[in-house]
Amino acid sequence: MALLEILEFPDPRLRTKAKPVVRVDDSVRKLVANMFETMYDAPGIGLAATQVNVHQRIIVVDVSENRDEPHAFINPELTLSGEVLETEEGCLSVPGFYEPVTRHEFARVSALNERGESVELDLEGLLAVCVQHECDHLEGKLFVDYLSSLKRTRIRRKLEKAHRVRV
Ligand code: QAP
Ligand code: CO
Repeated sequence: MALLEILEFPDPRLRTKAKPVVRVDDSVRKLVANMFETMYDAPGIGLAATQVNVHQRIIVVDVSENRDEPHAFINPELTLSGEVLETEEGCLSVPGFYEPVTRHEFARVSALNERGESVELDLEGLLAVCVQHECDHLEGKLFVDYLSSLKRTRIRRKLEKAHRVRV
């Protein structure tokens, strides 16, 4: 297992649209295991392959208190329903920033699991929000895209400055 490097906003590679996984094989399972390890280490509640510079449609999430309810979704498709609600969101690719974002209350996800089997799950609460956030990454979309351009620019400038001093 290995920790993967997480790309940070405004890295242009975060804008890449991910391609469907054609076969769930050992290389996909290895990537999923490394994504879980990276997410738990961070620590985070969700991670998309895009964030580790792999442009395949794979996300991992675990919103449980005890960090013992992992879900990996491969080629996820969402059907959204319910009311819209505002949740304070963050992102491992936008470290240190949390802002309210509007999402749907419920999501039905159809995907493949790590064994290549079709799964369908009805999600609500933080899990529904997190899966919507992670699926956005696969389209090259970030939660900062939902903020005002003023807020987004401020976040971009602060992160660019932080990246400059880091290297
Ligand atoms: C997406 O994000 C999410 O800024 C997952 O310094 C988050 O795991 C969906 C993290 C909230 C819905 C609500 C962020 C860790 C983790 C940071 C994460 C940070 C350290 C973010
Ligand atoms: Co994110």
